[in-house]
Amino acid sequence: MLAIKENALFIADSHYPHHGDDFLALLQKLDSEEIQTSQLFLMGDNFDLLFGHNDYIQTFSAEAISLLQTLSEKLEIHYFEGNHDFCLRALFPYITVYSREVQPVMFQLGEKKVAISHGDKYMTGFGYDLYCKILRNKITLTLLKPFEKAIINHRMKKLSQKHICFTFHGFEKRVEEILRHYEDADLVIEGHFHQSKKVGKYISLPSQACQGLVAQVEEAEVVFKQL
Ligand SMILES: [Mn+2]
Repeated sequence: MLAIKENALFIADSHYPHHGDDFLALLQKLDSEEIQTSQLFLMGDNFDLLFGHNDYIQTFSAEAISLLQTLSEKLEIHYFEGNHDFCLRALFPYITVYSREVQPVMFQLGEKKVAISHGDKYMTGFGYDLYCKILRNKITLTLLKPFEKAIINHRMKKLSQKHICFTFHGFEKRVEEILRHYEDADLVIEGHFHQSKKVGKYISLPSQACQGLVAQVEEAEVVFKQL
C-alpha cells in the first residue's frame, strides 16, 4: 500500500480556469519552490473541463497543464480524476492517474488505512463513465471533429456561469450513506462536495474555488489551510 507522506498537499475542486486562478498560482509557487511539498494529491475537478485525446480543450488551460507536466518530473503527483477532468493519462505521463473506475484507492497514513477518491463514485448517473470510451473511439472522434469547437465553447460558457459553491444541507446523512462502503477504512478523504468539513472519519476536502483552502498533512493529521 502506498504511503501518504508528511507534508503531503491535497488540492480539490479548483474548477480552473473559470472559478479563480488559485490553482495556477499554487502550481507556480510549487514550481518556484516558494511552497514545498513531499507529495501532491490532485483530488479531481481541478480543471473545470479537461480531458485527453483533444487538443482544443487544452488551449483553455495551457499554462497550468504545462506547469503540471514540468512539476510531475520532479514531484510525486497522484491525480484522482473527477467528473470535470478525466481521460488524463495521455496528457500527464509522469503523473499517477486514477480513473473513476479504480477509485477509491487505499493509502497508509501512519497506522491508518485511508481510502481516497474524488467523491462521485457512489452517485447514480452513468454519463461520464462513457466519456473516456467515446473520446478514445476513433470513429466518434472523426465524426465529431467538425463540431468540436462549437460543442466545447458552448460547454465552457455554461460551466463558467454555473454556481458551484453551496452548503449541503443534511450532509451528515449523506456521509453516513457513503461510509457504508468504507467499513474497513480508518479515514476517508474525498473532494467533490465542496464542503470543507470533517464528519467522524470522513473528510470532505475544501474546494480551492469555494473556500480558497487546500489540505496538508501535519504530524499525521489532515489540516485545512490557506496557501
Ligand atoms: Mn466533482
